[in-house]
Amino acid sequence: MRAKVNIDIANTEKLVGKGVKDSKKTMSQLIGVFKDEEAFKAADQDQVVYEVQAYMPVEEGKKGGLFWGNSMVYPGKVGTEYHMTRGHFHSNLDTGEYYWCLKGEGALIMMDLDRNCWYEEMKPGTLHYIPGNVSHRVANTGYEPLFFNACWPSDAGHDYASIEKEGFAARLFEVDGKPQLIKE
Ligand code: PAN
Ligand code: ZN
Repeated sequence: MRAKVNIDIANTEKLVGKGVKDSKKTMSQLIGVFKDEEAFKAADQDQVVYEVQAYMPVEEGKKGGLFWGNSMVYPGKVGTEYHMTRGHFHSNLDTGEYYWCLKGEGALIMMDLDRNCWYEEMKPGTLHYIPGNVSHRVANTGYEPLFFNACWPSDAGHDYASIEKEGFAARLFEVDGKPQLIKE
């Protein structure tokens, strides 16, 4: 059963159909994201790994606005690597972002331009500032869906290509029942 966090957004009716983007990522859309290719092939390709609802009240790319996102990462692993988002730099590199965790347990994995990687633990109530020039992705390290919200500038944009090409310099695996960040 899908857990739910209800968010009431004022004026949603003004946004619906205009500034709301719902997206779901199934395993089949995450080719190349996880390390263990055999485990990836053996996984149910139709399972949803994460979902995002983004509220975009101004045009994407316009300066001065803020976007807001509600993300949910389902629990699970591919081999011993936790389910996670693809991750990205912002296209406008020097733009930051806030993440905050509502429900579940996870890890915000970050990487700077020198490819230094680190992570912050996410649990209900934790707030995370992602500086500009830092790529970011979230892993669900628990056994229930992980919910977090995000807020980023409307001119940030998303650069997925760099991560698709170069990946993160470290990955989060379960080792002896605990998350461990291991360098590539
Ligand atoms: C978030 C992410 C969201 C999904 O809203 O876009 O968690 O992750 P990917 O975009 O990496 O698939 C955000 O960081 N926005 O900028
Ligand atoms: Zn972002």
